Amino acid sequence: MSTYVIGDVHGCFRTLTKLLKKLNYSAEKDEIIFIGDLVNRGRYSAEVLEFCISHKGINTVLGNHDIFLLKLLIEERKYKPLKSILSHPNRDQFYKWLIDKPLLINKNIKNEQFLLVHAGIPFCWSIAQAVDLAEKAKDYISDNLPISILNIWGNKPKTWNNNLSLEKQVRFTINCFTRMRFINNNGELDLTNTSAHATKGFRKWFDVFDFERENVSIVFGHWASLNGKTKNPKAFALDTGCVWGNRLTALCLEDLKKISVKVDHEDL
Ligand SMILES: [Mn+2]
Repeated sequence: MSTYVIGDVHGCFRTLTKLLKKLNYSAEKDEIIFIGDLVNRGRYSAEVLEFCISHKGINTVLGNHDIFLLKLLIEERKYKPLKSILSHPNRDQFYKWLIDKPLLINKNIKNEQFLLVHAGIPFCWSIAQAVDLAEKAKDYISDNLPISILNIWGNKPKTWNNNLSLEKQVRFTINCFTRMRFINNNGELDLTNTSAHATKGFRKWFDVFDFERENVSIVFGHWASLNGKTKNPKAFALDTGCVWGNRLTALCLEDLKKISVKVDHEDL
């Protein structure tokens, strides 16, 4: 039995199939957790969701593109790259499966704690607080549907403080878990820079997170320009830019080996 965490698929279903074959994936024995951004940009978003729904033992944390899809489904908007889902006869089923998914998954494997999130966890929160806020944000969303999905959109507030209103706390929390790359010493997020190089005053979130104090490893996706490299043995970056013509990567939590395949260009 293996637990595989798989990086950003972005609708690349043929590449996913190729990766599962390489993993010798068995739906009976293995567990798969996607790191979010299952959909958008690639050609086969609907097939990816159909696969997730029809196999047991499959879970995902929500990524920014998954939340964007939920927003489109609620607004009943048209959007060409996600047309295969938006005009699908099972669109309600896709919505129900996705809306239920967490922002953070906590896995204990062989006495090691792994936190799985799409983008990251800011240094200003303890792990206990991050776990708590992920649940609080999800509760806020489910208690206020469908309007909550529209309310969580936006780049502000830029920094955390305990006195923020619930709605602002949730928006900041979701931005950290699903969009963060760079953060400064004051805990302010730079949500515009998608490169691997910080602008003045900012640093990569995992370079300032205290992994030793929290005694935890963090597995994340979202940041294709890192190409899987963090130089930190406790920070596992899994977005290796499949939808940009590079590779799709899985991490086996039992032995910490990475397995990857080259994109199938039919997906793009
Ligand atoms: Mn993303």
